[in-house]
Amino acid sequence: MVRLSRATLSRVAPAARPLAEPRATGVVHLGIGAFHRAHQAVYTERAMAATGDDRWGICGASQRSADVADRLRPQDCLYGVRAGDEVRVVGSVRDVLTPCDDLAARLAAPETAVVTLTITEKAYRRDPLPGAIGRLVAGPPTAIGRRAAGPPTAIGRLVAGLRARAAADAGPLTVVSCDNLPGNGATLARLVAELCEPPLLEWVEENVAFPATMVDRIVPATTQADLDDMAARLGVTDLGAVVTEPFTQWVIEDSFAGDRPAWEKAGALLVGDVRPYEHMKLRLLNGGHSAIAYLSGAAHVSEAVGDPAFAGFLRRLMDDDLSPTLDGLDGFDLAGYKETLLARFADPGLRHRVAQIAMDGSQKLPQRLLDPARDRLAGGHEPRWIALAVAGWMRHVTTSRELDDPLADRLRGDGTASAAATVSRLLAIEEVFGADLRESRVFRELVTDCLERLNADGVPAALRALDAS
Ligand code: CS2
Repeated sequence: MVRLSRATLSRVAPAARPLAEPRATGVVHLGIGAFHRAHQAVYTERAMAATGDDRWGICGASQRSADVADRLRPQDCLYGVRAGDEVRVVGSVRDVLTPCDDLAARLAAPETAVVTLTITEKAYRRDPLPGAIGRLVAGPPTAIGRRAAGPPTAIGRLVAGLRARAAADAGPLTVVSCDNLPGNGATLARLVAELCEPPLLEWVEENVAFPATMVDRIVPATTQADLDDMAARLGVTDLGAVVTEPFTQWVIEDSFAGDRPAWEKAGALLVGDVRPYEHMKLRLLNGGHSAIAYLSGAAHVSEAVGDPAFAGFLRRLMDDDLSPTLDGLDGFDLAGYKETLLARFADPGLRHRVAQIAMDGSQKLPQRLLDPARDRLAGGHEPRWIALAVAGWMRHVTTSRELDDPLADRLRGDGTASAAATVSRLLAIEEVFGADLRESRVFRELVTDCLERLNADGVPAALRALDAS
């Protein structure tokens, strides 16, 4: 079968062809994985189609490997997105850079007005070692598994690009973090500022905006079966295909330094304050996901929520412990949101592996489950469902044979320690729990209790016991 490209597009059904053909590259994206291709790239293409403003082609960049470039470049950067039964080739990506290509030159080009990022939570981590955000630094015994004097990090590369842009006097830039972090825009702005020396720092303050965003679309890692299915649907081979769900959401703080795609014409919500949406999504969706990842024992999310007892637990987690921590959502149908969420999790068409969600838990737990636990504790409540999920994570990190987490060396246990000892050891990791949760007697007891039950009786019995208590 021939490969998807501009030359072979005529073989694709007209309804599945791209909506737009950009004539310039106004957007640079760092971290061009499946999520970006199914989310921001789709919004950007729709915005171009809705307005006829075709300046917003995307130049994607990968941080670690040339894999996406190798897949997309031979296809003129075209790829298919399947959402439910709907399939369409997306045409907004114009180029993909490998880690060896000159990203700084792209960021310094006057036609670039917007940079978006999906570099994952761990890329924003403030390493205890000086300079670690700018460069990948020493491996063990510093325990973050990176090489000494390695290549720059994503944020280091962004700063190099800002330096080049300032030197070229190429105009203002908006840098949009699309990672699942609280206050992602402000966090990124702070990390960038830490790497900027004074003249550059002033230029950044005057010329660069870092709006906050909430992004949402479930995008499982593409499998060979997905590629085969896409080829059958399109009639051409597509090695860049992604499979996702029909649902999609993007809320963006309306704070830009200059020109931008009309994303609101593609369904994005531009608002003054993203925080209420961000908390709702990070806590209910991502918090729910992490609870599934560490407790369900299922291979896929849909199987986990197919178990009525487990679905019941998710409802209690959301209703009792997570929803009460949300505010600023007056008039918003939160009950409907939660129902939709459970239906999205149950989607049998999405083969979403829980192992994909389980990775990097140390970077995900704080915003998903620990911040809401803090809120509940501060109000004098006992977040027992959250405590169960946290105990599930503790059991996961101490018993998994292959732990995928930047703090893996510090998390792993020998599996023989008592629940109380394990909880003490892990609560002492301040990057994850802060000093406050370590010191909270209520939290420690709740988690210890849950871990004891999980170890002794397993998940179903622990759920029943919590339900009865
Ligand atoms: C998931 C997210 O892998 C994970 O940790 O919770 O990727 C989730 O699917 C997205 O945030 C959905 O918008």
